Amino acid sequence: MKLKEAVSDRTVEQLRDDFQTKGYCLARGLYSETEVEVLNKHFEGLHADGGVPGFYTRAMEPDESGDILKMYPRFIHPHRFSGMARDYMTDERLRVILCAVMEEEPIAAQSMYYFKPPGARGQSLHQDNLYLKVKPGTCVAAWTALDFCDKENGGMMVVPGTHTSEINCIHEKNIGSYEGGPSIPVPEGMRLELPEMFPGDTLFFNGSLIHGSGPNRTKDRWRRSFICHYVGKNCESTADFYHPLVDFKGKDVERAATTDGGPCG
Ligand SMILES: O=C(O)CCC(=O)C(=O)O
Repeated sequence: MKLKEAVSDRTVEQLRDDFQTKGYCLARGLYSETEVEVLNKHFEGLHADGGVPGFYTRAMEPDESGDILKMYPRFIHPHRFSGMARDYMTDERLRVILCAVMEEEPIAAQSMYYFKPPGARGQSLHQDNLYLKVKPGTCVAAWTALDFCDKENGGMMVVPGTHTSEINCIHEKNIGSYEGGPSIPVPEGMRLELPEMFPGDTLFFNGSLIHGSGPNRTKDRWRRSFICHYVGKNCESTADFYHPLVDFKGKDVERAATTDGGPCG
């Protein structure tokens, strides 16, 4: 299927209904092919330059561990040094859907860019609000595919319906280590889903939804993605790692910061 054929005519109300029922919704074709290409080129350039001092450190050569992610780590908080990342994070199309699913004005907490090259490991099953510690309520992720994503290259997996479950603390001791630790078990009677995604599709999901991704088992297909996390305007506190928050006008926003969370994803 080509990108055009994958573009959904799902209304914002239908997306909101999906989100409320399943804990996630999939907005197809939110970004154009050109926008996806521009974003990928931007991050490829930052990577090729050897890193961004103070923000993005990468190994220049493979080491004997064979972990390709040492050469291609994810960018964390690129909106703090890249105007383009900040613009994508505060894009109006995201805001419209976030307002519908959150039922309040969103504020951005985090941006990330993943290369996930062939051979990269995946991310164990987890819930984002263990890390963001948003109170009251939870966070919402907007996960945009920048390549075609399926099981082979480690596409996103979700467990529909788990958005109403408690936060499982299995990963508590891994907070801050950038390693996911063991996977949260899929609750009895529920199952993992892996929605195939096209470049420019965005998956919105609740901070309690169990999700993760498998390894990229392909030889030649990358699985790049741009991921942002949001809190609601009425949020009172969130983990200090996410401060300052940023509103959709691009202005820094203050909320109480707690010391119990850490980097997510
Ligand atoms: O992109 C992935 O493989 C995992 C991302 C993730 O878990 C997250 O954004 O919370």
